Amino acid sequence: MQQAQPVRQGVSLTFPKIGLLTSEQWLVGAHILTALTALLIGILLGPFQVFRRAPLLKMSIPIFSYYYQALTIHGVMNALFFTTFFIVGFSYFVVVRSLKRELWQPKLAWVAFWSMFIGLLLVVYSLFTNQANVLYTFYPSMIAHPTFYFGLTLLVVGSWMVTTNLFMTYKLWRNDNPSEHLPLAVFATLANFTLWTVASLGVAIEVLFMLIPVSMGWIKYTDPQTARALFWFFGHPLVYFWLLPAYTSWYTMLPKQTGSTIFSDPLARIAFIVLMIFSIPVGVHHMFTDPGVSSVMKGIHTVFTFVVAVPSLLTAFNIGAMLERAGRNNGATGWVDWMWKQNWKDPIIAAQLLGMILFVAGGFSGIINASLTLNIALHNTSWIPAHFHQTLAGAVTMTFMGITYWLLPMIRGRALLSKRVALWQVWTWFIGMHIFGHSYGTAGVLGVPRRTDLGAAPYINPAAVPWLNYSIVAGVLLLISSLLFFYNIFGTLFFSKQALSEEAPIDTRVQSKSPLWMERWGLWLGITLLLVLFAWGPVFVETVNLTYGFNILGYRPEVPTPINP
Ligand code: HEM
Ligand SMILES: [Cu+2]
Repeated sequence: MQQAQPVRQGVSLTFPKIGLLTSEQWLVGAHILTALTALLIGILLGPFQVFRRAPLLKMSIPIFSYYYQALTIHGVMNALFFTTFFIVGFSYFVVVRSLKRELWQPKLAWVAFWSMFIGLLLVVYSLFTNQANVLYTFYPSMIAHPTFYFGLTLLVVGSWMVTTNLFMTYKLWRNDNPSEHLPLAVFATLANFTLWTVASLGVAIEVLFMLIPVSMGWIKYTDPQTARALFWFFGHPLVYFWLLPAYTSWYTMLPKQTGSTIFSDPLARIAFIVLMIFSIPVGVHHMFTDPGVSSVMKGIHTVFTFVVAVPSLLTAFNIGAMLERAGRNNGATGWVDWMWKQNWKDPIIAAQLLGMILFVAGGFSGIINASLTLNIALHNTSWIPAHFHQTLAGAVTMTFMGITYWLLPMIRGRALLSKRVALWQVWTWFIGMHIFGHSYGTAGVLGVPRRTDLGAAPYINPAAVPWLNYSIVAGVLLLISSLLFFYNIFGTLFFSKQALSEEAPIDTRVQSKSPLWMERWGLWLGITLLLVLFAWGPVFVETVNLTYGFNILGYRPEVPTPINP
């Protein structure tokens, strides 16, 4: 008699040539739509911040009378919620599609989603009721309502469940396919969630042991210096957590979209490994002006910062070579004409290429920031938002917009409402962000501060005034671009009638020859932890002072009096 086969988890899947499986549609759809909703709330405030800070307008921001409430909503919704939901949804899609199997625990994926979603609701509540004006870095001694911190905790806890689910899915796949090459996109995703999970331990300690207790009134005092160190333990790798999915799209999807092939798969994996290992031990470069950290530790983190520039330069070379092939396939014969012989009419491709161009500018200004001496001149000026809008709102967000232009139609089961509008959108965004970077960057060099309600400032360096006024052009273009983006989103969801025609840009013919030792996650994790100990251990020894530290009262920024006097 034949024995009944035990039911195995992680059944292998076959996908329709066009469109999604129902399970994908719900899970990926829930994450992407939540991400876009967070973006909708956050993005529209950006242009109004520009208008408020320009001496010509000094316009008050609609709905919000308190500038820092709007600024916190902008930073938190865009940088923390839009990115995390988008990345999780995209990563599920990438892993399930590339490994052609179900997630280890689809139910856990939903538990994680609801944890993150309730987190979002709590944070939205605290923000909109004017009780969490602590900016997206939530530095104490500014203290928010507890719901803000509980919401962030649920976001992080949910993301840890995602890491578990992704790694277990990979492990089951590896057991069934011991000698096959892991698709690069999955490799990058696992590297990303490894670095995220290690990094988020810092912010978890800060929130659980320092901020929630003060906010709840359980303890009176806090220590801004230690909190900042814990935040930047997390805060710098966070930017790589945003960037790696964009790299995943450039390395593994853009070749298919442009009809090219990847230039070097092993080089790409090396870039991801270096990013994973070195992104945490560099966070002190955000604390160059902090008195409590020694210049030796600042120096060590500077050196590591320059090390993490290397994988981005490798990426520039690798992706450049891939694009050159694409251009040559389109008939380019000269030295540089392959650059314009790309399919610039396709908004999905254009969004990514234009994002890359902004990233070149953002990368250079990043190298400038990493230099201790220059950083002292630029710290807390509008140069910094100029820099990270080229990287985060440029490379990352433009790539995510490009991904949205193929993924959202798949989720909805209808074609994108208008490719032409999408093309206008990516160009207005590109030009707008370019002008934003130029005007805010120059104003920063001229001493204009960031995170300041300039509309209420009694004095601004007259030399900077024309630059701040010029930034209005950026604000207008970016407002138009945001409206065009959401026109297409709502149009595709509710009004598009055309049938879906494009396939998912997942390369199913994995041709990697990368050695299998590259997948030694335990080894990479071990090296990461060692480096972290070496680079952060002394910083914490310097900053944590139980005798004289922890003596600052928390206060609410909107009513600047101590909360537990
Ligand atoms: C419509 C396009 C956008 C415009 C015009 C814009 C404008 C601005 C301005 C003027 C500031 C600085 C305000 C100040 O320092 O007082 C700012 C801050 C910021 N923006 Fe944007 N932004 C846009 C889109 C984005 C996007 C897409 C993201 C991220 C995905 C983003 C993330 C941030 C963050 C994290 C901050 C810092 C908040 C803080 O200092 O706490 N922005 N933005
Ligand atoms: Cu950094």
